[in-house]
Amino acid sequence: MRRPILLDQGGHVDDLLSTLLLWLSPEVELQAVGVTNAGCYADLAYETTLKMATYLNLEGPEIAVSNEEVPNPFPVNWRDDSVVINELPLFEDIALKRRYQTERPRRSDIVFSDCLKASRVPVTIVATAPLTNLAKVFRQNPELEEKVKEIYIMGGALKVEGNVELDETDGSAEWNTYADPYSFKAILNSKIPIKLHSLDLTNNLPVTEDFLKRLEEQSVKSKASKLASRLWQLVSGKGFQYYFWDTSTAAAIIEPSLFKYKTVKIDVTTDGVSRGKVSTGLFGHKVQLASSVEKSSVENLILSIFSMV
Ligand SMILES: [Ca+2]
Repeated sequence: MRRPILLDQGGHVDDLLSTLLLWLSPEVELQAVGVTNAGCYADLAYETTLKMATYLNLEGPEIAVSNEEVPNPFPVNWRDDSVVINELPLFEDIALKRRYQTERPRRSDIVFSDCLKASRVPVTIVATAPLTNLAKVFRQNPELEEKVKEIYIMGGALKVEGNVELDETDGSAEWNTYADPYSFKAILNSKIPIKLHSLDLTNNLPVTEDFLKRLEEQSVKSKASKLASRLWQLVSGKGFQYYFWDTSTAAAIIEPSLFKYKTVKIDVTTDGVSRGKVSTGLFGHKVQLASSVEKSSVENLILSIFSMV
């Protein structure tokens, strides 16, 4: 049986492509996708998610959205990328097609709760965005924690620098944990087993020109590869290094054997200049921290999944 998956994603290129990887993978059954106000405007990223599905003639998960703002929002210039992404020239192909999901979207936390309530087997959750909406699910329905097999979280920076570079912070936090440290803490406090994919791992996984070249080569025969190639091109080679942050986390769900984990105890700082900082400590909460992976195996998995459509 395919493993049931719920995904809450943050609407940027990396999130959209992770959505696609989980959707296309024969190993898992993506049951629902939530779009969260992270490095995007959720309404626009929701539209983009539908456009991707329409473009590729996909069927499957319910797409949900949450318009709630996170406590510490992402920079406006990243969120503005939503406009460009949503107007990708390649989407002109779908003008005459019936769009994926024509009715108004339901709220993410409601859809996730419904899926968990209905599932007869434990469900795996993936978060490539701040945990605002997922924390809400378990705050309102704590009994649903037992329906979760585990949660994979892309977030945190333990032994490496963070990536939040704002004047009012000290640079120790990663964006997803910074954006909503309270919800991250709430999930840490829950009974749900956690697999954490932090910058400590993803710093070793840059999206390289060589990888993009291979993707472009296979896009002659593959629409998903073409879409992925166009999306990554939007964010690559602008003096900003893009990484397989969310996409490698998706790869870990699809092919768990590629990754090694170690048990660590962690906590998160919720306030002050270090808010969002994740640190290890004796009195922390036990999580499985993704500690190593062969970069080429992640790249090959991503290329092979995109090549299927
Ligand atoms: Ca993300």
